[in-house]
Amino acid sequence: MTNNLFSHLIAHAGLDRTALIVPAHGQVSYRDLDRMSARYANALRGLGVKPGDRVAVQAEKSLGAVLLYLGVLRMGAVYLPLNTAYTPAETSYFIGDAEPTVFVCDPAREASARDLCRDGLTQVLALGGSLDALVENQEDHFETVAVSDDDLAAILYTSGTTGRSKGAMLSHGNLLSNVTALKESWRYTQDDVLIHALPIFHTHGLFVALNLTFFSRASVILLPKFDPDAVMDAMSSATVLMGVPTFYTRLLSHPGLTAEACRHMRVFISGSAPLRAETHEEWKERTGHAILERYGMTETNMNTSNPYDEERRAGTVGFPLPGVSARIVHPQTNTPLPTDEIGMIQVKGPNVFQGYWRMPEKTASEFTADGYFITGDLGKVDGDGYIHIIGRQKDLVITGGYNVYPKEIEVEIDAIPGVAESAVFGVEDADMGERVVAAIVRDGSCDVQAADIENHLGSRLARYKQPREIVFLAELPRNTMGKVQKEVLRRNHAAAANQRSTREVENAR
Ligand code: MLC
Ligand code: AMP
Repeated sequence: MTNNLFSHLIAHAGLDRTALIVPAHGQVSYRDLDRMSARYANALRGLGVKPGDRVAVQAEKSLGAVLLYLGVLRMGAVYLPLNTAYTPAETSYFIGDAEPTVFVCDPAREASARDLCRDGLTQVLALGGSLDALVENQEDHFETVAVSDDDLAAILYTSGTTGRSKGAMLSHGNLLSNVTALKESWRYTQDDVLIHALPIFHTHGLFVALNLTFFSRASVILLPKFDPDAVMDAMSSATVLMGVPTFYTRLLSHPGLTAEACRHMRVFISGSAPLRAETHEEWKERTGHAILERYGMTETNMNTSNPYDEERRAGTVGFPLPGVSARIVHPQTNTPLPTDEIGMIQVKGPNVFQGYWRMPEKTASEFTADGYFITGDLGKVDGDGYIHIIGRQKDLVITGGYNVYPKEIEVEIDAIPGVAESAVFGVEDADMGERVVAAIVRDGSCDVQAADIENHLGSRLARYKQPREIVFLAELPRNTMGKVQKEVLRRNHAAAANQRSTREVENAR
């Protein structure tokens, strides 16, 4: 066996087992995955893709997209998934930065993708189109390429506080170590059947959900997206659900959610954003299951998890996973803090990434001298050792499990004629956890309106990054150092919302 992650996901033992259940397609065995992914690997090799080359993919979730991912892994190339919500303007940056040999997209995006790749360095193919035609004629055998633990398996872009996206480089060793730890912690076995309703262009849906299930020889029900009815239907034949908190709050609004409906389920797992303690309690009351919350990041894979057998404590993310070390330190002095004191969460272990693509200085600045990764999350450890995430030092909004970096939106808004400056921040949202709000100061040169801002952002930023509310202010609140006080903006926004709802109640009387 090579150290290629693929060899651990699709190993010879258990090839006849069901790997995927794809509605409208049927069952796909591990043997099918082996053969079909070989065709993708052969097709990519025929296109000139070599180990270490990037293969960028912006495609809807499908059996083909899973096969493409496996094909890229097994040929030692680097998988670079992109959110299907990204606009051509956003995608263009990733293509320019990562210089992929091949860019695979949906047929509907093919023409605009060719425009983005005009310099001829990147070949464009469509999944469900030109790529399939190529794949059909390939052999279904491919000798999986041997790699070392540190060789790259994937690059996942994360935005940053400076507004520029950074490619997080994940190696075969990083990904393998994480699924090994998760399998043990979550008691995953080949009898598990996962309801997969997450997108497959992020760590959660791709590495935690797909890799772990394949690594365990278990099965995946591959749903195209999150739809509460489809998830409820799948529960009678599944054992595991992995989701962002929005999955759980939306399912709680489903009248069919009862303990009886969840009878076949073994465990419900939540992550990518904070799960409210009330959601945890409500879920337990309705279903009898305590949601198992865990904590991870693109750069580190999964770091901590609530225990499987002992108390799953609401509002906490549990303990470090096997092989991972986590500590809470004073953000300025870097000294470890005692129980219950809030500080910066830092992590170290084989799960932690190889650095940011072509950004050695940025990479170095995110690690401590003794090799811990500085997460940007603030937390504390309670008296029983459970880690609590209290907030974030990084300026970040998490909406429905997607990260939005305010700086990226502010740069776009500030470029609009009539805008002097802006501040983008997150406010509480019952459905998405947080939602994006923009506060804007006009420069007086013209009467810029909310519609002008929306029109400008519409073609530039993915929909989930666009502000759901825009407010115009005479000035932004600043501290004595001149720094915009987003906490004050959030407080003022909450106070105004409170006043509005009081007025509405009074008017209704
Ligand atoms: C969709 N929209 C969103 C949104 N998702 N807006 C803000 N935040 C989101 N997350 C937009 C749509 O474009 C649409 O715009 C409108 O909101 C309503 O859409 P919807 O039908 O309600 O959304 P839906 O398609 O149901 O998607 C919601 C969701 C989805 C929560 C199911 O966003 C989702 O699957 N999120 C999971 C994200 C995830 O996998 N994160 C993991 C990152 S990895 P319009 O045009 O109608 O106004 C990571 C590491 C770790 O964080 O620890 O796991
Ligand atoms: P991403 O960059 O998309 O990988 O997002 C990682 C960030 O999501 C982390 O740094 C945390 O801020 C947040 N996150 C992930 N899981 C949790 C969780 N269980 N509770 C709170 N925040 C979380």
